[in-house]
Amino acid sequence: MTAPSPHPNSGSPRRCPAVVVGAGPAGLTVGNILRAAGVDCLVLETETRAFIERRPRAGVIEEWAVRGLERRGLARTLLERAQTHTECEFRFAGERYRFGYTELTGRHHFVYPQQFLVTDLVREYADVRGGEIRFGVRDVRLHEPESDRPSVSYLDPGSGERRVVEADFVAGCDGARGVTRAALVPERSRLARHDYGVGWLALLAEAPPSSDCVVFGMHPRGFAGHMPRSPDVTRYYLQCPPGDDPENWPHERVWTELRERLGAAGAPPLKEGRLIERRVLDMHSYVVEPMARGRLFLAGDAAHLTAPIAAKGLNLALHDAFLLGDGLVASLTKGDGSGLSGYSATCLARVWDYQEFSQWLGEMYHGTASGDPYRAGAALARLRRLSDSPVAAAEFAERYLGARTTG
Ligand code: RFL
Repeated sequence: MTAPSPHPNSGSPRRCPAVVVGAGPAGLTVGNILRAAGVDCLVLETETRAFIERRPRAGVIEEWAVRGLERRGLARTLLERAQTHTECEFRFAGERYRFGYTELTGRHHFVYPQQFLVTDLVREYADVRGGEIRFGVRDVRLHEPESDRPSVSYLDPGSGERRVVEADFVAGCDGARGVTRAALVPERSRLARHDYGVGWLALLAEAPPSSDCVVFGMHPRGFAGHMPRSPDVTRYYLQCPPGDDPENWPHERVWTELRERLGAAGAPPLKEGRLIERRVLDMHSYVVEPMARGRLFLAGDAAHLTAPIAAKGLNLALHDAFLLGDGLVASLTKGDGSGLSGYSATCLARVWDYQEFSQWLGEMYHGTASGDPYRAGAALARLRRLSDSPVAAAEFAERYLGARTTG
């Protein structure tokens, strides 16, 4: 749904070639690509700069995505500070199984907390490339995205007045809870949704990692995950009922459950620490098809959410942003609309590939605790195949790293 035009209580509209709604990884990457080509753009963000620079979320970035950032001059600090990971570990029935994916693919994962990437991208966009950004905006509305002159309006946080910006293009990069998706769904685009039927308690512990790699624990009490983030902070996950209250998970219960579900012969003990984030994610995914309408293009979580099972969401957001940024530059500077016309289909090919992988992996994680012996048996077969079959192992490694296609 879009807001009508004209806009009451607004001064005369200003013009800008591109308006980007949302300053997450997708929006900031699009903004940076536009600025590098000398294209003016305005980024609108509801939160403050301090807030987005501290919001912890993802941490695992695929190598092709980092190379894509590097090619666009956006990975200097990341390459200096990120860790590289070459293996992960599965734990099941008290046993440990190391999986060396770099050995199989020649590629690795980078581990770099999302808030560090956002900090780098804001600095580059606003402080280095001179990009315009408004923080703390309210009530963002989209007007006539199918016309030749779409516009975006918002309430200015200082004056409370509604400001209107006419644009050639609008990039909807406002995440899962944003407003731009409503301009497509349900009239113009289909929303495909999958519910995993489980919750994940997402935790951040002020504690060093307990292992040198990502660890996945498949346990009859539920899945547990260990994801190093930095030398002092580690992300953990515990499968829980959907809609569970984080208050049901006090410190002692969390660590007892993590020790139980991640326990295995010869595994180093967990390094405990204060829990600085405790939130329940109802595990679900969705995909909007197509991701564009008229002069509005969605990117990242605004267009598709991927439950964090396979650490894919940020990577998909970057993939969209590279294509959208390059497509907008080609259209605005050379009148070449080919990138934008193929944008949605090209993005969706990778989106669905990652969705399907996440679903496959989700069943391996959750089957054991499903209470259904058939699903538990099938989950174990999936896991065994990774150690028994070199072909299955190679395919898993390729998909885990997103290595089949390039960014
Ligand atoms: P974001 O990061 O949500 O940014 C959207 C921005 O838009 C703002 N906004 C608005 N601005 C203007 N007007 C409005 N009406 C607005 N509404 C919202 C928001 O404040 C925000 O600043 O979306 P983007 O850029 O598409 O990036 C997507 C990623 O953030 C997301 O996919 C990942 O965090 C998912 N994810 C992971 N992805 C990975 O690739 N690897 C991982 O290891 C990984 N771990 C995770 C994750 C997501 C998690 N949560 C919180 C669901 C771990 C967790 C716990």
